[in-house]
Amino acid sequence: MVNRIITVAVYIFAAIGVLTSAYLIYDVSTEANGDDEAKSPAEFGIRNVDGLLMVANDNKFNGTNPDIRLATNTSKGLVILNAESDEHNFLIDDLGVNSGILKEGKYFNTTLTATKPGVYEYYCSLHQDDMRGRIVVQ
Ligand SMILES: [Cu+2]
Repeated sequence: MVNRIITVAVYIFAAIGVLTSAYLIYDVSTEANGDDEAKSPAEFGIRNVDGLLMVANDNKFNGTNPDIRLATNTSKGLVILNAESDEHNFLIDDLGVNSGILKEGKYFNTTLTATKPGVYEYYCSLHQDDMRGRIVVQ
């Protein structure tokens, strides 16, 4: 009986091991396809940004769609770069910002100014589920 339990336990551990290694192999192979190998902004000719640089890549802005922080009535420069082959745009409806369609390597230069504190939204209208974030004005 004890032997039987040990045998079953060994099989379970073996199965977990096989599944784990299969997962790892899958993970490595998807990485190796290189879809998310981002070019650096410098490769698109962007070296100095007076303000904030947001890079559209892998259907995200700067990887995590970070909050953009602004102080009321204080301007902040913003450059949106599309670093991948998918087209993107960048909109902030409340601040009247619209980059238009950006093809790979194209960038959009603007200055953000908000006169009222609050939380506004930025997004790409082509990938609204994945590419959206907040502008926090204090
Ligand atoms: Cu997009």
